[in-house]
Amino acid sequence: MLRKARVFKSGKREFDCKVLETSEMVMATALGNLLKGDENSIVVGDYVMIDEKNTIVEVLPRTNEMFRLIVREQKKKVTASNCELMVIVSSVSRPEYKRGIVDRFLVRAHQWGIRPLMVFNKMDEYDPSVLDIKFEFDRMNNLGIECFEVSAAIPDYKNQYLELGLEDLKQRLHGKTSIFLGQSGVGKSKLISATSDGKITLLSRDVGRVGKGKHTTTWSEIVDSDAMSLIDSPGIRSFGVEDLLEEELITYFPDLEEGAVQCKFSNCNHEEGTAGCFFYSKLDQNAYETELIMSRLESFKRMKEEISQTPSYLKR
Ligand SMILES: Nc1nc2c(ncn2[C@@H]2O[C@H](COP(=O)(O)OP(=O)(O)O)[C@@H](O)[C@H]2O)c(=O)[nH]1
Ligand SMILES: [Mg+2]
Ligand SMILES: [Zn+2]
Repeated sequence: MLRKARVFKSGKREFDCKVLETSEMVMATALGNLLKGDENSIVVGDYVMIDEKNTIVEVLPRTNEMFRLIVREQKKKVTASNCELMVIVSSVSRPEYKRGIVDRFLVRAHQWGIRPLMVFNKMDEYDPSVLDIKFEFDRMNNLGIECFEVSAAIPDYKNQYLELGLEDLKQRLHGKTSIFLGQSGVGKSKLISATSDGKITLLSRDVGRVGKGKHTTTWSEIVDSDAMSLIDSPGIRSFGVEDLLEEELITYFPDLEEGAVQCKFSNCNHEEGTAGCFFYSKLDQNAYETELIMSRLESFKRMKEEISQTPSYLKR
């Protein structure tokens, strides 16, 4: 009798798996041929079939993968799979809201095939003279991304600028597997606790922290409550984009791609004064919509610059 289970934590040869039907946690091993030569063959989040001896005999097809390309080794490193939502957490007070970082996570969401959600946290400290939340909302809304206005510190905070608040966020997360990403200090740990009604606490380790190299020894795992599941993995935290190819970057900006193909030169750098640049010659520079688009273009150009600084011989 085979049972369907999910990998909650993976070691080299042993895997903590949760049997779906009974919720029982078991320690499973894997048939040798499943592991042969490929470290990506069983990862956290995978659905597997296990036999009565708790041996994994099959890995079921993945709906998506979270991965990076290890530029130097020219290979793909998968850290987790089957994740439905990316919760991008930002702070409207301290640390200050960083549009560029949000756009970086959106690129990853696109690349990995995960639906992103945007959370504006620390709204109890919101100062309209410091941040225009309506503008930030509009640029997300343009991309079809749902935005939530919350205060993780004050769970009964009532949203007043945006339509969706903490209760709506809880509903979205219900029954789904999510990852929480954001700069250190934006309130991820607190928000995870607030959305799970205190059932999930990750206070000892920092989810989504970005300090380079700091968490490289930490494992990937799933934490769950009866309401939601969470994947925490060091492999998803960095917001560097140096492993992307320069020419594929635009495909992760569907809102810019349509315009970019209309530039006179295919290698247009989209700078003011460049002959025939769609963004500067076809858009009304005084229009609000243009301002939204230009803020996205700015993020794009920054990332492109970063990618171009990684020598191409190190890539695929
Ligand atoms: N005022 C306020 N402080 C918050 C809120 N959410 C988190 N904090 C505080 O911000 C700091 C960082 O929160 P934490 O959850 O550890 O952030 P993380 O690094 O993203 O996990 C802590 O001191 C929290 O108490 C909030 O909604 N409002
Ligand atoms: Mg934390
Ligand atoms: Zn252009």
